[in-house]
Amino acid sequence: MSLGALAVSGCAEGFSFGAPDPVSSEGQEVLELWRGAHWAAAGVAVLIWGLVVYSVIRYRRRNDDVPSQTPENIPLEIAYTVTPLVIVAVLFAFTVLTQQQVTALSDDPDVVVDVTGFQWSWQFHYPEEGVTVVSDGVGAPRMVLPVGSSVRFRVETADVIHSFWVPRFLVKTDLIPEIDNEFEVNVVEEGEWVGRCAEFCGLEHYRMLFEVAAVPEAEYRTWLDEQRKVAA
Ligand SMILES: [Cu+2]
Repeated sequence: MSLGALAVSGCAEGFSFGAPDPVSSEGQEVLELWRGAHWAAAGVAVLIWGLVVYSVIRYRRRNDDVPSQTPENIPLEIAYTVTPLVIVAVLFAFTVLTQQQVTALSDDPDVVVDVTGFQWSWQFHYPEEGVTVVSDGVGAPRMVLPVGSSVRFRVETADVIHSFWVPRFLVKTDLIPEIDNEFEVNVVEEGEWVGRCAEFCGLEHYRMLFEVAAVPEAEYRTWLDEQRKVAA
Protein backbone atom coordinates (compact mmCIF):
# COMPACT_ATOMS: atom_id res chain seq x y z
CA MET A 1 0.00 0.00 0.00
CA SER A 2 1.41 3.40 -0.89
CA LEU A 3 1.88 5.93 1.88
CA GLY A 4 -0.61 8.23 0.21
CA ALA A 5 -3.24 5.51 0.30
CA LEU A 6 -2.22 4.74 3.86
CA ALA A 7 -2.68 8.38 4.83
CA VAL A 8 -6.33 8.38 3.76
CA SER A 9 -7.19 4.74 4.26
CA GLY A 10 -10.20 3.63 6.20
CA CYS A 11 -8.04 1.46 8.43
CA ALA A 12 -7.17 4.69 10.23
CA GLU A 13 -10.71 4.82 11.65
CA GLY A 14 -10.83 4.50 15.38
CA PHE A 15 -7.37 5.50 16.53
CA SER A 16 -7.08 9.12 17.59
CA PHE A 17 -3.40 9.06 18.60
CA GLY A 18 -4.09 11.18 21.66
CA ALA A 19 -6.26 13.80 19.94
CA PRO A 20 -9.50 14.77 21.70
CA ASP A 21 -12.73 13.59 20.11
CA PRO A 22 -13.66 16.55 17.87
CA VAL A 23 -17.08 18.21 18.10
CA SER A 24 -16.58 20.51 15.11
CA SER A 25 -16.46 19.60 11.42
CA GLU A 26 -13.14 21.46 11.20
CA GLY A 27 -11.84 19.35 14.08
CA GLN A 28 -12.85 16.21 12.19
CA GLU A 29 -10.73 17.35 9.23
CA VAL A 30 -7.81 18.04 11.57
CA LEU A 31 -8.20 14.61 13.16
CA GLU A 32 -8.13 12.92 9.74
CA LEU A 33 -4.84 14.67 8.94
CA TRP A 34 -3.47 13.81 12.38
CA ARG A 35 -4.36 10.15 11.90
CA GLY A 36 -2.98 10.02 8.37
CA ALA A 37 0.34 11.50 9.49
CA HIS A 38 0.57 9.02 12.36
CA TRP A 39 -0.23 6.02 10.18
CA ALA A 40 2.37 7.19 7.67
CA ALA A 41 4.90 7.53 10.51
CA ALA A 42 3.95 4.07 11.79
CA GLY A 43 4.55 2.62 8.34
CA VAL A 44 7.97 4.25 8.13
CA ALA A 45 8.83 3.07 11.66
CA VAL A 46 7.94 -0.54 10.86
CA LEU A 47 10.01 -0.41 7.66
CA ILE A 48 13.04 1.06 9.44
CA TRP A 49 12.88 -1.33 12.40
CA GLY A 50 12.48 -4.22 9.98
CA LEU A 51 15.52 -3.19 7.98
CA VAL A 52 17.58 -2.67 11.14
CA VAL A 53 16.69 -6.10 12.51
CA TYR A 54 17.28 -7.72 9.12
CA SER A 55 20.71 -6.06 8.81
CA VAL A 56 21.73 -6.96 12.34
CA ILE A 57 20.97 -10.62 11.72
CA ARG A 58 21.87 -10.99 8.06
CA TYR A 59 25.17 -9.07 8.25
CA ARG A 60 26.26 -9.93 11.77
CA ARG A 61 29.98 -10.38 12.34
CA ARG A 62 31.08 -13.93 11.52
CA ASN A 63 34.87 -13.54 11.29
CA ASP A 64 37.59 -10.91 11.56
CA ASP A 65 37.56 -9.94 7.87
CA VAL A 66 36.92 -6.26 7.27
CA PRO A 67 34.27 -5.83 4.59
CA SER A 68 34.89 -3.61 1.59
CA GLN A 69 34.55 0.00 2.72
CA THR A 70 33.65 1.50 -0.66
CA PRO A 71 30.65 -0.38 -2.05
CA GLU A 72 27.94 1.59 -3.76
CA ASN A 73 24.43 0.87 -4.89
CA ILE A 74 23.18 3.77 -6.99
CA PRO A 75 19.56 2.57 -7.43
CA LEU A 76 19.24 1.97 -3.68
CA GLU A 77 20.72 5.38 -2.88
CA ILE A 78 18.33 7.08 -5.28
CA ALA A 79 15.42 5.16 -3.78
CA TYR A 80 16.18 6.16 -0.21
CA THR A 81 16.65 9.78 -1.25
CA VAL A 82 13.49 10.04 -3.34
CA THR A 83 11.18 8.07 -1.03
CA PRO A 84 11.43 10.47 1.94
CA LEU A 85 10.93 13.40 -0.44
CA VAL A 86 7.75 11.78 -1.76
CA ILE A 87 6.52 11.10 1.78
CA VAL A 88 7.12 14.72 2.81
CA ALA A 89 5.44 16.00 -0.36
CA VAL A 90 2.36 13.84 0.25
CA LEU A 91 2.13 14.94 3.91
CA PHE A 92 2.58 18.54 2.79
CA ALA A 93 -0.20 18.25 0.20
CA PHE A 94 -2.65 16.78 2.73
CA THR A 95 -1.68 19.50 5.21
CA VAL A 96 -2.36 22.28 2.70
CA LEU A 97 -5.71 20.76 1.72
CA THR A 98 -6.78 20.39 5.35
CA GLN A 99 -5.63 23.89 6.19
CA GLN A 100 -7.67 25.30 3.33
CA GLN A 101 -10.77 23.48 4.56
CA VAL A 102 -10.26 24.47 8.18
CA THR A 103 -9.55 28.14 7.51
CA ALA A 104 -12.23 28.57 4.83
CA LEU A 105 -14.74 31.38 5.49
CA SER A 106 -18.29 31.10 4.19
CA ASP A 107 -19.95 34.02 2.43
CA ASP A 108 -22.79 34.23 4.87
CA PRO A 109 -22.18 32.54 8.24
CA ASP A 110 -25.24 31.65 10.34
CA VAL A 111 -23.86 33.22 13.49
CA VAL A 112 -21.21 35.88 14.07
CA VAL A 113 -19.49 36.21 17.44
CA ASP A 114 -17.04 39.00 18.18
CA VAL A 115 -14.63 37.60 20.73
CA THR A 116 -12.58 40.03 22.78
CA GLY A 117 -9.89 38.70 25.06
CA PHE A 118 -8.52 40.80 27.88
CA GLN A 119 -6.55 40.27 31.03
CA TRP A 120 -8.16 38.11 32.46
CA SER A 121 -11.33 37.08 30.75
CA TRP A 122 -13.45 37.19 27.63
CA GLN A 123 -16.30 39.09 26.08
CA PHE A 124 -18.59 37.49 23.50
CA HIS A 125 -20.60 39.92 21.42
CA TYR A 126 -23.27 38.76 18.95
CA PRO A 127 -23.49 41.79 16.63
CA GLU A 128 -26.49 40.48 14.66
CA GLU A 129 -28.44 39.81 17.87
CA GLY A 130 -27.42 42.76 20.00
CA VAL A 131 -26.27 40.43 22.75
CA THR A 132 -23.09 40.70 24.77
CA VAL A 133 -21.79 38.18 27.28
CA VAL A 134 -19.01 39.19 29.60
CA SER A 135 -17.51 37.66 32.70
CA ASP A 136 -19.08 38.75 35.97
CA GLY A 137 -15.59 38.69 37.43
CA VAL A 138 -16.25 35.42 39.25
CA GLY A 139 -17.49 32.68 36.95
CA ALA A 140 -16.35 31.87 33.43
CA PRO A 141 -18.39 33.58 30.69
CA ARG A 142 -20.63 31.22 28.75
CA MET A 143 -21.05 31.23 25.00
CA VAL A 144 -24.07 29.52 23.52
CA LEU A 145 -24.14 28.43 19.88
CA PRO A 146 -26.72 26.70 17.73
CA VAL A 147 -25.63 23.19 16.82
CA GLY A 148 -25.03 22.47 13.13
CA SER A 149 -24.56 26.13 12.17
CA SER A 150 -21.59 27.91 10.71
CA VAL A 151 -20.22 30.23 13.37
CA ARG A 152 -17.83 33.01 12.44
CA PHE A 153 -15.52 34.09 15.25
CA ARG A 154 -13.96 37.51 14.83
CA VAL A 155 -11.30 37.67 17.49
CA GLU A 156 -9.48 40.68 18.90
CA THR A 157 -7.58 41.55 22.02
CA ALA A 158 -7.94 44.54 24.30
CA ASP A 159 -4.35 44.28 25.52
CA VAL A 160 -1.76 41.55 24.94
CA ILE A 161 -1.74 38.37 22.87
CA HIS A 162 -4.26 35.72 23.90
CA SER A 163 -5.43 32.61 22.12
CA PHE A 164 -9.02 31.42 21.78
CA TRP A 165 -9.06 27.70 22.28
CA VAL A 166 -11.82 25.17 22.75
CA PRO A 167 -9.89 21.90 22.89
CA ARG A 168 -12.82 19.81 21.61
CA PHE A 169 -13.09 22.03 18.50
CA LEU A 170 -9.50 21.04 17.64
CA VAL A 171 -9.08 24.59 16.36
CA LYS A 172 -7.53 27.61 17.99
CA THR A 173 -6.70 31.12 16.89
CA ASP A 174 -4.51 33.82 18.39
CA LEU A 175 -5.80 37.24 19.35
CA ILE A 176 -3.04 39.61 18.32
CA PRO A 177 -3.02 43.38 18.90
CA GLU A 178 -3.74 45.31 15.67
CA ILE A 179 -4.63 42.12 13.78
CA ASP A 180 -8.17 41.02 12.94
CA ASN A 181 -8.30 37.26 12.93
CA GLU A 182 -11.38 35.37 11.80
CA PHE A 183 -12.23 31.73 11.62
CA GLU A 184 -15.29 29.55 11.35
CA VAL A 185 -16.45 26.53 13.23
CA ASN A 186 -19.39 24.28 12.63
CA VAL A 187 -20.26 22.51 15.86
CA VAL A 188 -21.75 19.15 14.95
CA GLU A 189 -22.68 17.85 18.40
CA GLU A 190 -24.75 19.17 21.25
CA GLY A 191 -22.84 19.56 24.47
CA GLU A 192 -20.91 21.80 26.82
CA TRP A 193 -17.18 22.20 26.74
CA VAL A 194 -14.47 24.25 28.35
CA GLY A 195 -12.53 26.89 26.50
CA ARG A 196 -9.37 28.57 27.62
CA CYS A 197 -6.68 31.01 26.68
CA ALA A 198 -3.86 29.07 25.05
CA GLU A 199 -1.25 31.83 25.10
CA PHE A 200 0.51 32.75 28.32
CA CYS A 201 -0.63 36.34 28.73
CA GLY A 202 0.43 37.24 32.25
CA LEU A 203 0.29 36.02 35.83
CA GLU A 204 -3.47 35.39 35.87
CA HIS A 205 -3.55 33.66 32.50
CA TYR A 206 -4.94 30.59 34.28
CA ARG A 207 -8.15 32.51 34.99
CA MET A 208 -9.01 32.89 31.31
CA LEU A 209 -11.53 30.09 31.14
CA PHE A 210 -14.88 30.14 29.37
CA GLU A 211 -17.69 27.74 28.60
CA VAL A 212 -19.17 26.86 25.24
CA ALA A 213 -22.55 25.22 24.86
CA ALA A 214 -23.98 23.94 21.59
CA VAL A 215 -27.77 23.64 21.73
CA PRO A 216 -30.68 23.25 19.28
CA GLU A 217 -31.67 26.38 17.37
CA ALA A 218 -34.85 26.99 19.44
CA GLU A 219 -32.93 26.78 22.69
CA TYR A 220 -30.34 29.15 21.27
CA ARG A 221 -33.10 31.68 20.43
CA THR A 222 -34.47 31.37 23.97
CA TRP A 223 -31.01 31.97 25.40
CA LEU A 224 -30.60 35.10 23.25
CA ASP A 225 -33.93 36.44 24.53
CA GLU A 226 -32.87 35.81 28.12
CA GLN A 227 -29.61 37.64 27.56
CA ARG A 228 -31.48 40.62 26.13
CA LYS A 229 -33.77 40.67 29.16
CA VAL A 230 -30.83 40.51 31.55
CA ALA A 231 -29.19 43.39 29.73
CA ALA A 232 -32.38 45.45 29.82
CU1 LIG B 1 -4.81 35.12 27.88
